[in-house]
Amino acid sequence: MDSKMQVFINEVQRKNPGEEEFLQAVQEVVETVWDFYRENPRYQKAKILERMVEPERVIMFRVPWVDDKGEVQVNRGFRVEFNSAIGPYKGGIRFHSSVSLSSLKFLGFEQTFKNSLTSLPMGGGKGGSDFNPRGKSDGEVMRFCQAFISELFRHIGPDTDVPAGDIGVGAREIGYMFGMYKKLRNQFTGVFTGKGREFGGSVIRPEATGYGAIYFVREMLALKGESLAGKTIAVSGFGNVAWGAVSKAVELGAKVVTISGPDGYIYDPNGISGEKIDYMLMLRNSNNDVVQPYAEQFGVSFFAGKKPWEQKVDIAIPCAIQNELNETDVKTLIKNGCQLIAEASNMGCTADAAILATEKITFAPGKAVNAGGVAVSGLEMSQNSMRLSWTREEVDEKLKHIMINIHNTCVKYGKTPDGKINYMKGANIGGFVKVAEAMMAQGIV
Ligand code: 2IT
Repeated sequence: MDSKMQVFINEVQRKNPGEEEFLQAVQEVVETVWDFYRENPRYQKAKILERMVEPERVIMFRVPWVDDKGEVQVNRGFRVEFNSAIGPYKGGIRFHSSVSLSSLKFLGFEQTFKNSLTSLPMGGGKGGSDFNPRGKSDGEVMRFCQAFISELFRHIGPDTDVPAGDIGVGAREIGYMFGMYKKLRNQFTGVFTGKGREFGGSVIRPEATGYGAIYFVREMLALKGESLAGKTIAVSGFGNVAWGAVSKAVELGAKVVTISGPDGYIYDPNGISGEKIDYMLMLRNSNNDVVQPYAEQFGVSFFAGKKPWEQKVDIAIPCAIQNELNETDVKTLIKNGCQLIAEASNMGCTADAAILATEKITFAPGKAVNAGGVAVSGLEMSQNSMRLSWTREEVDEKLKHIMINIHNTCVKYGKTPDGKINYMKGANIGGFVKVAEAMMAQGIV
């Protein structure tokens, strides 16, 4: 490893002690853009990379609320406003027990590069809370969202910071947060994306992350002269991203044989399609965070406490959460003939897993694969600004075009001498260049 790079990484470690996920995300980007950075002394002089790894602002706040039993609960809320060089801060809000400053800093950092890759004018940010929605009543969720926004509202706005959903935050939560924001500000603006269709939401936004991931995988396969038709796919998770990915993969002729939850995974050898995809939606809405009922409903196997990566598949698409696929999983997948791993979750693979998959098979990182979600959020912002709504066909066409573009960027910057594509390098450099140029143009701010 380049000694200057090691010094740089050591310094980031020193400044962010114990923030494992954030350090993992930074290290991956720094390692892949370092040569490019060294070749551009003007970036070094302006300390572009040193500035990029420091969030512009971190907001951390108390979220007190009252549960159905009348007891006071206290959660912690965050918004990490990472980088606004190319547009207002943009990124989701996550409600999950694993949420911490480290996880949101990693997500905000990744989001900056991802949003840059979409080619739309959006900076990077991420927020959330350690609030766990599992088992909470609708009233509790509403009161929590209102308490969360009663602080966050003063920091966000349609030209400042535009949140959206993420794990644990869907249309219901966005509706409650939007409602509270509107009441406090007395303004009806496009301050959130992922809104309901009735009040400014875009068509395709719920499906966008999963659809976009499959459009991206289609491009990866096309480059090898292959298609999705007849491919067997393992998907993890059963939420919004997994649902969109399964729907589009099936439509394009692939067979998805697994979905998973915190309780384990189900293996459906005939493939998840038709009413089974609708059932996924029901499962998610049940608020129980388990997939076992699928096995009972459709008479298939359930593997308690296991992950789907032990099954024989052609393609693996993690769609649940960070670091859900490790080096051992990659070895098992390869042994069973898997050719391609595409992260639909953010940093779905551990660092070792991503490196091994890049070396041995084909691997694409979340910031490229899952950018379709935030891309359609960007399209929702455009529609809100114009005060009109595009049709399903128009949005889908734009989404396809954006995913093809991101793939082209990865190919442009990630092509290796032996003709293979290093998608990790391609995505990181491709995302980096636009942000770096915008920061250069705006001076030392
Ligand atoms: O990780 C992501 O890109 C998202 N959760 C979507 C963010 C957005 O603003 O739509």
